[in-house]
Amino acid sequence: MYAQIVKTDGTGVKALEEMTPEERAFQERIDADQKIEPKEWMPEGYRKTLVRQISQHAHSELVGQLPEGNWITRAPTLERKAILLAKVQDEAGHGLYLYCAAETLGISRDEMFEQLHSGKAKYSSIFNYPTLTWADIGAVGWLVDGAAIMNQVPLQRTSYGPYARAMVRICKEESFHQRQGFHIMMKMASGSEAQKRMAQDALNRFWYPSLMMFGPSDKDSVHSAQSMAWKIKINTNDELRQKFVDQTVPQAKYLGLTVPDEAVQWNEEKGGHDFSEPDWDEFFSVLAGNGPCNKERLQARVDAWDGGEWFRDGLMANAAKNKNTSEEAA
Ligand code: BYC
Repeated sequence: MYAQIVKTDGTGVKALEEMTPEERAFQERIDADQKIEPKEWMPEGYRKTLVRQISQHAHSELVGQLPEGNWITRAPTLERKAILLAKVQDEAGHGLYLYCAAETLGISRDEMFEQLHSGKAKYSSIFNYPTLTWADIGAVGWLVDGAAIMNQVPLQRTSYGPYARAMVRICKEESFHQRQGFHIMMKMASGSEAQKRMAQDALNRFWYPSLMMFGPSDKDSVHSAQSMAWKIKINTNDELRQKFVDQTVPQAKYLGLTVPDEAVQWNEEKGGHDFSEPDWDEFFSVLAGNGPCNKERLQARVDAWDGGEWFRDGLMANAAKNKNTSEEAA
């Protein structure tokens, strides 16, 4: 059905009959659910869309370490600290698989970092919100990782092989992350009155930002139609947002917490929950750099890059020395 609207140059909509034989053959492979591999021919728009999405996804994993890293030294028990440390390390690993997948499309890691540090490349809006209490770490695992899984499980079937394969392992780890977050929420919600209040407050603050993770509503999504035609995306933003609400509302009930939206109720006719849209002005403002933590997050990444320069230089010098030595020996 999408083959009718495939853009091949990223600038316009091309009908199937307007495609070159190469483009048409490519689309037929996509339609037949064949994976596209790095060295194979692909339309330039397909390559660019993947580089944009995969690199932004990778950046989200790295920036996503910051709000949780903030609580490693303050985790309430040694066990919680070890779990959180492992989770934050996993996020670094996800970033690395994703940067590797993007590199197979002909962009270097340095270029991707440059795009992040200059503000050209985005990362997920959610990480521009602060983690104020320990309950926020529960809410991040439960809601943010929950939303990430909802988005990423279908991406295991995305058409680009290296991206799809990276997703398989990432999804396994994200499920553990989501469970640990829910477990923190269970403890808090069944604890003292003060702990319950913290859990409710964390849900209140993270609910709408989590809904925003799925991207703008379908009518405002710039890339969805083309990305779905190429099976880079498998679902629309609104479809996944609906699934997330349907999964999460019963979980909140189980915790004895209230989703901060009076419009939330089961709609028998549509077979899903009704719910209020997030404040899209806030979403676009966060994307434009005006969220509560945008400047701090980006600065932390720039500082990490600058602070690691001596180490990268050392590695390069050592690699050059080893190369010279092995050439002399040969
Ligand atoms: N935040 O046309 P649309 C995680 C941008 S974190 C910021 O619908 P698309 C985790 C979008 O990039 C989750 N920007 O775009 C890590 C586009 O701008 P550009 C990360 C957003 O790409 C640590 C514009 O808005 N997951 O896993 O078709 C701890 C128009 O949007 C957002 C991924 O990245 C946003 N929320 O759909 C815990 C998954 N939404 O690029 C968890 C892979 C939209 O033209 N990515 N924008 O300047 C995707 O599935 C898609 O890229 C999106 C957006 C659904 C996010």
